[in-house]
Amino acid sequence: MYQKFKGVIAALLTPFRADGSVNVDSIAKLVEHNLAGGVTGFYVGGSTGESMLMTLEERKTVMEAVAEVAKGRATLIGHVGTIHTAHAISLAKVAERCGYDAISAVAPFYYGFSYPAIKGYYDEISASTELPMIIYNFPNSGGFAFTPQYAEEMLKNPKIIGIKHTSADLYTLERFKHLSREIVVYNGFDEMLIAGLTMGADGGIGSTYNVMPKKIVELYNRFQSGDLAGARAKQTEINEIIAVFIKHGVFASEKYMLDRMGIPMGEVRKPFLPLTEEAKADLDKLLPEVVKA
Ligand code: MN9
Repeated sequence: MYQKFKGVIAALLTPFRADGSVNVDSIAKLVEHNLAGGVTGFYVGGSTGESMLMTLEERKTVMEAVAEVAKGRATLIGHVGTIHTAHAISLAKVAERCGYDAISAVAPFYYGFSYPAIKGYYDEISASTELPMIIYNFPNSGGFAFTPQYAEEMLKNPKIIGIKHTSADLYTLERFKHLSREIVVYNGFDEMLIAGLTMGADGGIGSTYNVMPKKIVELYNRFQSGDLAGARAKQTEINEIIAVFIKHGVFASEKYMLDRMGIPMGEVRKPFLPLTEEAKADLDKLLPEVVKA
């Protein structure tokens, strides 16, 4: 079930121009780069896309731009989450109008909302379109952690078809795969993709995929063909790179790498800090390894 949702889904970065505006030309280039690398879908406007630092209009622009180049060639999941329900609904409607395959939302954050409030938020967004909904479980983002019990409750809404699990708690990931109804479960931390797949994930959604799609696809394919040793070796190769990204700032590092590959990505948005010159020098050294399939 849910065949088109399985596999390797890039959490798309958002390219900005020097004046800070969304760089729509680079979105097209970035989509092509990912497709050429073998990714099968895009998760648009999530954490990686710096969506919480963008206006609603900008988020819509990105969603539309991705659909324009990728529709019919990739599975499209539009992240519509924000703590303002009406804003999330307006984004969900854009996703539906643009032909997205699903919407997704992080749980509303900051006020420490109760589980019933959070369930209401999802149900209301999901009722606003015909699209299926994928829960974005990201406990580090400000609080709420879906447990298997909460997830089971959420499944009473038939439009909820999956969970993106951005957490190192892979026991919970495994439990999500064994609720009363089958759902798609995604591994959210790229540095443990093999572990997530081993515990039952149907695929992964990640930011580092933008930079090294071929390596991620190779890990995924090795795992699917039963080559566990090969997949683990690939994970280690990938993690040598991710460790440097984490040290210097993940999104800033990824954007810099893509800049160096000829896709202008611009800076990360404040309050994220730009890369230091030392960080750039470190990343320059890594470039030959990153571009190698
Ligand atoms: O969507 C991303 N999650 C966040 C997934 O950025 C919160 C991951 O791809 C991480 O960026 C990556 C590095 O920690 O695993």
